[in-house]
Amino acid sequence: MKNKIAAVVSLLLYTIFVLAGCSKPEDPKKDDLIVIGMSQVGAESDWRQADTASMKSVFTEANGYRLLFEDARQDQENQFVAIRRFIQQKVDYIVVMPISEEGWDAVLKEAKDAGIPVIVVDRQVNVKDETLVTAHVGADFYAEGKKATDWMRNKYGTGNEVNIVHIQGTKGSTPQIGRTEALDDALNANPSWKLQARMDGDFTEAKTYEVMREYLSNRETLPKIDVVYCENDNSAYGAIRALENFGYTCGKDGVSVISFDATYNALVYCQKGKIALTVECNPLLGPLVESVIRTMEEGKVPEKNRYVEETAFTPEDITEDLLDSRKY
Ligand code: GYE
Repeated sequence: MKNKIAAVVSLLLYTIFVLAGCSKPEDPKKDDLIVIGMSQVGAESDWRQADTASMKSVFTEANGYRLLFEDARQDQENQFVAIRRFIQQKVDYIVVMPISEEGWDAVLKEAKDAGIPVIVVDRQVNVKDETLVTAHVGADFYAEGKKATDWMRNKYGTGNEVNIVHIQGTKGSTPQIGRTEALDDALNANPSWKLQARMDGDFTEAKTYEVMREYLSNRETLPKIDVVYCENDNSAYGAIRALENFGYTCGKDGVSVISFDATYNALVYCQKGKIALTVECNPLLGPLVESVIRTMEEGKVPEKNRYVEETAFTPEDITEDLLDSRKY
């Protein structure tokens, strides 16, 4: 009797095991879902976190996708490793937010040879063969920088001396290149504007705080600071913290801090007057990337470059309604 019960129990267990095994796909391509291999820069800023959240909210199983998400932790080598893994896994699409523009020819050629379309998001890549990139979705960073320098021209005029400290984003990344180029063009056009210092803040609050603190530690020998041009919001937070530690005032009668992104916290800083101008950069790119993929799924050719609409804010523009409606 005991033996019979044991046999029935093992048969039951075996059946459950087999059934469970059958309903579970073992590789990412075993069902109808569209498989996306995504390589993200890291989590260096509020902008980046909002961008990741936007991607994850769009590329869900309920919407028909399996998302393989890799965070490169600000190291481009990690992006190459991730993309090579996606190629081995035979994903349907590769989506990459490249850290810097250079170095992509070889790995993207491997993706092309494997027949996997590559969609470049946010920043750009500088490759010899343009067909390695199927489509790009992101912002026009030079145009953003131009909004900032136009504001500076309106505030300070062209003939007056303006002392500028410049905190750059990650070297060689498209937003760094575009936002820096706009400032350089304005410096060339306005000889009375003086670039007093240019430092690398790597788009993070911590790094910017560190370099600014070091710079300000010689306060007695420094010229007056009129503008601190920070290439993203998080850099602006670090710069403001360092400036205030050294007794500077940020605001109307003090230093004009400029930032890029205009994420929620920057709008709050701007409302308080601590950020004089924050230029918008929209991180909610998930729906645009999805529309590129839908177009391709329908057998059509997507637009090669898609730029998002953006604006800029000064303290007078920040209303409670704006803050309530801000999604990032
Ligand atoms: O401005 C910054 C982030 O590439 C546009 O990267 C993006 C930039 C953004 O770290 O906050």
